[in-house]
Amino acid sequence: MSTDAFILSNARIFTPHDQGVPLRGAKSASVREYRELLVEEGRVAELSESGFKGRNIPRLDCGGALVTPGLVDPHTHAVYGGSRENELPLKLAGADYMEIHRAGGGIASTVRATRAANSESLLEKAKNDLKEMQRLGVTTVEIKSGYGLDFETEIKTLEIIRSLQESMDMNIVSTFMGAHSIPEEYKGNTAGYIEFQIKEIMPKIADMGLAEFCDVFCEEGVFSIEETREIFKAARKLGFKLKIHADEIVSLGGAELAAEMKLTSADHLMAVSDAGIQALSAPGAPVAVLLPGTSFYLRQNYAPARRMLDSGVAVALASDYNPGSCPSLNMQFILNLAYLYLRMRPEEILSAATLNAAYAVDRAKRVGSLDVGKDADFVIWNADNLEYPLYRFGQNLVKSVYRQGRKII
Ligand code: IZC
Ligand code: ZN
Repeated sequence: MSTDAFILSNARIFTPHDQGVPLRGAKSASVREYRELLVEEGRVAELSESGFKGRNIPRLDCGGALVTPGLVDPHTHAVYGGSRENELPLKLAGADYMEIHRAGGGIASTVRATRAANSESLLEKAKNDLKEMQRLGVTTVEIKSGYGLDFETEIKTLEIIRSLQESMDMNIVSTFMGAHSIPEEYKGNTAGYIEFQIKEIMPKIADMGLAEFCDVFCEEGVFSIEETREIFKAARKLGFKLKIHADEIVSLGGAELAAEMKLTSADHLMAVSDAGIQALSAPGAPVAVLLPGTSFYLRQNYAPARRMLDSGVAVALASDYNPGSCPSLNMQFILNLAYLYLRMRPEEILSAATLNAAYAVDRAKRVGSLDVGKDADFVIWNADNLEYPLYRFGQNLVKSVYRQGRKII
């Protein structure tokens, strides 16, 4: 943490404001603009719309540039072995995601590669990816396990996430996702795999404090609503907070389950039902984390973001970075997709990729907006207005990135 105070001056600082709960409906568009920001001891100390007058504090002149809170990516699968470019010809020949999955490709092929990889190589690869995320403006990121699916490799993955937390200048949130798929050795015995997770893996992870959240891939052919509920009940008893991959391909009712069980977030939602939208629009309902990079890459439909926003759902955006359905970690591209295909407004996009994303990983007390007292995590852009980075694409528009008042990029 930097103890030296400075004023970020001559800037166009756009930030949502934290009112203690995720932003819903019209509130998610109520972003404010400031000209100057005072950083003290790595925190936001004061904001000014017109500029601070006559203070003898060093100034960092932004030359009129756009400044936003550091981006928060609340859904990634960033620790994995191998890659899956071999699936593209199959996809282009007409195979869909679940066909490849059922044929033992997809997640199972990444599981084989992750089990075979040593910790050092997995750590090195994840580190390089996280550095690239930082260069693209991300200061907080969530990472899931789920390419181990056995005791040893799930622990190995979560220990790698812990090493990343200790070695990277980034705010990293750890999620256990043993329920990402049914491993080959449990094929035809989902109940046995669930029991193994609940009795053997989860208590150990809770004991070691290796994960804050537990996530389940609730999908036809993966984990059913009832199986998901069983895993969540056990996880909650062990102290995990909960997230769900819901209604990604088939409308199973994952959003409704998320609302009923008061999860922290419900993610994907490309196939969410009207009842699911309704359930997520209630005050206190989970944050809906939308992943348009996955729709793009699977060449599928996009989540009905406009209907969700207009119904009062709290919407966040994430990359879903993973080697199969979204091999991109570029949150800027996600923002482009949110503008063009989710039809979100620039202010809604900013709130979704910062404050609501911070709520989706339970980090809003410290990050996600430039409110007084929060960490001074911000991005200075090669842009002078909020629309510009949403309009350009395929190019990194970040000029510099600060974490807790320190320049990291
Ligand atoms: O490796 O295919 N959907 N999990 C659920 C994924 C996509 C990641 C993958
Ligand atoms: Zn995912």
